[in-house]
Amino acid sequence: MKLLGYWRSSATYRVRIALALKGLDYDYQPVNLLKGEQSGAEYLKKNPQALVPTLVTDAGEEISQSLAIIEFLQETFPSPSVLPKTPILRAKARAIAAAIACEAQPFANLRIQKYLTETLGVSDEAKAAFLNRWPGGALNAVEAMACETAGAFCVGDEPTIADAFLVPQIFASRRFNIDLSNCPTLLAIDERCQKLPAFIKAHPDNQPDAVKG
Ligand SMILES: N[C@@H](CCC(=O)N[C@@H](CS)C(=O)NCC(=O)O)C(=O)O
Repeated sequence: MKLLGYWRSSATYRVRIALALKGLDYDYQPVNLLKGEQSGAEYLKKNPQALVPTLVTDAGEEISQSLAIIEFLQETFPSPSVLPKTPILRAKARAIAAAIACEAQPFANLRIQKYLTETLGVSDEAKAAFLNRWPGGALNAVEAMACETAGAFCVGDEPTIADAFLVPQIFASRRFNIDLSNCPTLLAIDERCQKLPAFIKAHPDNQPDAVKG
């Protein structure tokens, strides 16, 4: 398999975590978002949304959207599982993943940030308030969701798809100086995840295209 992504992309980071939790090998092909490579003609053929990540399967199929990619990996390589054992807990884990993917991450996306600054002329102060209100607010809701389901991880005592979405969102939140002081459960889970080899392997700083400093 081949993963097309970017070291600091939280959506790519989610897929790297799932691949690492499952112990799957893959080739990694960087797509430099700052150089606009996601909008290049070759990449658009693979991912018409001009977003990373894209997974290319061994059969040459291209899959976009991190949630779809991880569900594909789960169905194709069920063990070890990144889903909890019961239908209700699977639904809760997917709900946390979806809350992050749909209600938090999109607001901080590069193209949204560029549009706010370059087209609408929004100030840095207003952008900071926007990020705290929307991705930050969504994480506060995820904190309440996790309080109901967490053991050592977001849902129970094993890492699941929910943690694969949470950890990259915490990483991005820190990057954007989003206030996480109301999220003690999520921060404790993040700290626990950071000690696991799969999460260490998937961390942005450990990718070949990472820019240091
Ligand atoms: N819902 C998509 C989100 C993908 C996404 O937003 N990717 C970002 C990086 S995290 C991206 O490619 N941004 C490029 C841009 O904004 O131009 C997924 O889960 O895969």
